[in-house]
Formats: sequence, structure tokens, C-alpha cells
Amino acid sequence: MTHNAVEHTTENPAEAADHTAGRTPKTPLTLLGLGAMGTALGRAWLAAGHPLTVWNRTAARAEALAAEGATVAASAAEAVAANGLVVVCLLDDDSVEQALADADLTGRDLVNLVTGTPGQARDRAAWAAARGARYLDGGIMAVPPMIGVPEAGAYVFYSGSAELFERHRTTLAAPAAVRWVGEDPGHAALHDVALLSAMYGMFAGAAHAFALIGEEDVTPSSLAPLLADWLAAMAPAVHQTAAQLESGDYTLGVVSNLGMQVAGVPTFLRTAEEQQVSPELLSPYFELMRRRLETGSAGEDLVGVVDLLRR
Ligand code: FVH
Repeated sequence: MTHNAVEHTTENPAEAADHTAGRTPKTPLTLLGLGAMGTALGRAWLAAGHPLTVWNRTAARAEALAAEGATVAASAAEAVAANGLVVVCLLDDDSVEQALADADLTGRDLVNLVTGTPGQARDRAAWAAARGARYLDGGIMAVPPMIGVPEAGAYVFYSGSAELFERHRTTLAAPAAVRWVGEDPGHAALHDVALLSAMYGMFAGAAHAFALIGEEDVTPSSLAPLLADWLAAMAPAVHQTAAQLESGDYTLGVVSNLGMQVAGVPTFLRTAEEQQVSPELLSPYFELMRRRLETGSAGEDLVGVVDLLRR
């Protein structure tokens, strides 16, 4: 395996070349974690000209980026020692704890892109501060093939210190666009998990739709474009939901009221039964609609379900 030694000089060859050519040198950084997402991020930073030091628990996974110019550190501690900016893209919060157990984080700017909960992000920020590091949390809104492809629409939520975010904004924006969502380090995770939760609701509905057509002479590939268009047409309804929640007026701009929609529920359940499809993905939502109708009014929108979910 290519195993370049970590350099501890103040200016590496890439920076020296930038200075010679009169270009602004690209910030060197360390990346821990070379899974599918980490490798895509690393490749984008290298392509943008950033000197990159990498570490991965399974060393063989670093070979591809080493061949593209990354410096491979022998340990996470060595990788952390190499640069002031350290980005973490490991599996989960536990793996961050394990990987950084022996690393000296003093004076480091730690950017954690691991998908986690808001609480984990806040705890990790306090943990980093106790170890002398500054901290930003991130939530990646992309799959690996979207990274480094500006037109793919990838972006990353960041939260934590605004000053720290601004200091590294340009570097962080190399693999994907950036969206800072506030000083609370938990807010990147909150936005990330909120959007991904809605995505799973969409996948659940699509799974039910595909199951319904299963035994009929309707192919998945004929349904798919219809589904995609319909979901895209319905998605802007979230703006109406937001306006209703903020105004407290659940009848604001209603076009398909709760009473009508609850009346339609038996049709969905009977169709599932006719098609021999379990209603288990849809039933919990229908039950919430029914409960809201008991306490709310038939003329309001579906938004009252939000109140029933909040504990
Ligand atoms: N891939 C995706 O579609 C999603 C998109 C949105 C963001 N997620 C989050 O990104 C984090 C990393 O995801 P990933 O796709 O890179 O995940 P894997 O390919 O499974 O790689 C996992 C890396 O984590 C290392 N690792 C796991 N446990 C440990 C540990 N205890 N100590 C040190 N490293 C650990 C693993 O190392 P290895 O198995 O190769 O030795 C990989 O480098 C994640 O939070 C997603 O939710 C991705």
C-alpha cells in the first residue's frame, strides 16, 4: 500500500506551488473515515487542490485516495496531529469516540459529519471543548455520487460557532454546498434528521404503492414516473403546513379538508385488502387523522396530526 509519511512542515509542496504561482493556498486538512461518503469527500478535496491527510481503521481503504495524492497517516492520532482542520466521517457517534480516544485535539478545529442525534451533537461539542478543540457539527444531504458534482444539488448543514464556520466555509464548500443553521451545535443534526425522516415517509408511501400494483398488469417502471411526478407536485404542500403551524389557523388555505380525507380512508384500506397488501405502513397515519377529527374540526387541514405527535 502507498503509505506517505505525514508531514509536519508548515508548508507542504502543494502550498509552496500555490505561493510560487501567486495563488491563494488551499487549506490543508485531515479526514478520518474512508467509507463510501468519506472517500467521496476526500476525492473532492483533493480535486479542489487541498492537501489532504487521511486515516481509516481498515488501512486498505485508503489506497485509492493515496493514489490520488492524499497522505496516509498510520493512526488517527497521527492524522489529527497533521492539520489544524480535522473532518470526521465515520459510521456513528460511538466510532468517533473510539477513533479519537488517543488523539490530542488541543487547538484543533473538529468538523463532525457523522449522522447523529441533536443530543449527540451537543454532547460531542462539549466533549471537544473539554479536549481543547473547536467544534462544528454537520449533516450531509447527499449520497456519495452527488459529492463533488455541483449540479447534483448536494449540500451539508452546519451548526456551531459562526466564526469557526466562516473561517472554514471555503474549504468545507469544496465537496458540497454549505448551509449554516445556527450556533446550537445540535441544529445541523436536527435539520438532517427532520429531512431524512420525511424522506422515509415518502419511501414508505412508495413501497405501499408498488405493493398495490404487485399482482396487476401494471409494471413498476410504468408506475415510477407517475409516482415521481405526483410526489413532486404534492411536496410544496409543506409550505402551507408551515404557514398553518405558525399562524395557529389550521383552516388557512385548506383545499382538501380533514373530514373529506378521513371519509376516504376506508377506500385505501379496502384497496389494500383487495390487493392483498398489508396496510401496516399507512394505518398509523390514518389513525392519527381519525383521532384529530375527533378533537379538531372537519374543515381543517391534516396539520393537526403534528400536534398529536408532539409529546
Ligand atoms: N452513504 C450515504 O448514503 C450516507 C449519506 C448521508 C450521510 N451518511 C453518513 O455519513 C457517515 C459515513 O457514511 P459512509 O457511507 O461513509 O459509511 P460506510 O461506508 O459504512 O463507512 C463507515 C466508516 O466508518 C468507519 N468505522 C466504523 N466503525 C468504526 C470504529 N469503531 N472506529 C473507527 N472507524 C470506524 C469505517 O471504517 P472501516 O470499516 O473501513 O475500517 C468506515 O470508514 C455515516 O454517519 C452515515 O450515516 C452517509
